[in-house]
Amino acid sequence: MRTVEATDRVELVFSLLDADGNGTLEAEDFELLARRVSAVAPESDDAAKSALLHSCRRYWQTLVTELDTHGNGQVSRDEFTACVLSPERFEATIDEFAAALATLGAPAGDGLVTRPLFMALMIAIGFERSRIDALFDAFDPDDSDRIPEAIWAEGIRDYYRPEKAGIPGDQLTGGARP
Ligand SMILES: [Ca+2]
Repeated sequence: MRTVEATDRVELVFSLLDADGNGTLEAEDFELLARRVSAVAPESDDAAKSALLHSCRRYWQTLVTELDTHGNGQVSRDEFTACVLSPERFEATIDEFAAALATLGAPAGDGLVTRPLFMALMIAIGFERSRIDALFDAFDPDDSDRIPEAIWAEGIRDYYRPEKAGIPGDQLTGGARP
């Protein structure tokens, strides 16, 4: 079963990745994603940035491998949605991306992500500021306004789960239901 919320969530990701708005994704979109995100993480070490780049490239490679792209190296919105919302095809790939992104968010090595860095990373991906704030709140930050890296990674994995609705990630699409 696939929820409307899940479709909304990944269609939003597609639109953010399709930076030139031509309706298809290409390999370069994922290089750009890694560069945009790493650029706002000056405190992170090279290993964390390399891990993110690797995970972004794997994201693209999985799409290409799983989908019949007819050798043209492009992925349409429908192809994208079908692939990333199929856990049997995409779960391991999104696990790696989720871990890499969340690790980038916790450069102090204490496993905690501050709100300013969370905002910066998510703005770099392309999400809206007010929605990112709402998402951070939904992750239940501590008294110092930080969330565990593991909670964020789990939130990313949930974001790509086809059967999920009413999760923190729905804050990003406005699709959150009471
Ligand atoms: Ca494009």
